[in-house]
Amino acid sequence: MKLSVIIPMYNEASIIENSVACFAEYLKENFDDYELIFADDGSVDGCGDVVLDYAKNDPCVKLIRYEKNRGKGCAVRTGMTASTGDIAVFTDCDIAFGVDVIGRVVKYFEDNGDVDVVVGSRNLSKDGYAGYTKLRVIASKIYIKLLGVLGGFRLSDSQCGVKGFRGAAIKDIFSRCETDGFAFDLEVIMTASALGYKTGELPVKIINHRKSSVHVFSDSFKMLADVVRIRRRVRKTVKK
Ligand SMILES: Nc1nc2c(ncn2[C@@H]2O[C@H](COP(=O)(O)OP(=O)(O)OP(=O)(O)O)[C@@H](O)[C@H]2O)c(=O)[nH]1
Ligand SMILES: [Mg+2]
Repeated sequence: MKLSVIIPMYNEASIIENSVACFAEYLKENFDDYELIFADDGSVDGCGDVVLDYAKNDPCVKLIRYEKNRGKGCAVRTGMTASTGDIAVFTDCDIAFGVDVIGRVVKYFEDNGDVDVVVGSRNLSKDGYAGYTKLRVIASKIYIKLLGVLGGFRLSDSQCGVKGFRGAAIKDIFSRCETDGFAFDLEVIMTASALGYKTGELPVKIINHRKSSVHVFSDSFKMLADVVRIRRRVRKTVKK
């Protein structure tokens, strides 16, 4: 089994040195065959060069970069499309969910042969939201329910930054996706389910906090419009 780990990255110079070493060492210790792909989403702070430096001594570490900042969705899609693993997992550059979560996703696939997509959920673990502000927790929970209703899927946390895919399903799913922003999670889930792929949920919790870049209200409203637009498009692009 070959594992691909994809890290979307935008202007992460302040943390990248630590992050690349943490991910690379964890993978080296736990897997025989893997690649660690950083998808640089048009960063202008030089974080991509730090990855390139590290890659000089570790051929399993790779960098994909493009000039213009397009959004996390574009970075994940680019990394996923370039990956060659039998299983591919993406997670955030700040290691928000820890490194062990990668092994847990792989184990989930191994234990559940019928599952094609694994979605992390902060709502399945008791302390999944520990450290979030009260406002953020309530907003997040109501919001995720609403997204599910509008998008027509049953998941306890569509927005979580950890997701895994069987390599065989990646092209099928991501070639149909085009959302560059944070609503890409929805597009991926809805496309996968329209194609008939089975999704499993894995409890995760945030263990590493940093100042949030999400604007709770303005971003949420934008995404509600996105989910309706995506639903319409998924229905059109996935012929049953
Ligand atoms: N903010 C942001 N992050 C990006 C972008 N492209 C890629 N990323 C990466 O996406 C991951 C998640 O970014 P965060 O800013 O932590 O967003 P989040 O985890 O959804 O939300 P909070 O951490 O709760 O603010 C990180 O690895 C970023 O480097 C982008 O255009 N904007
Ligand atoms: Mg984050």
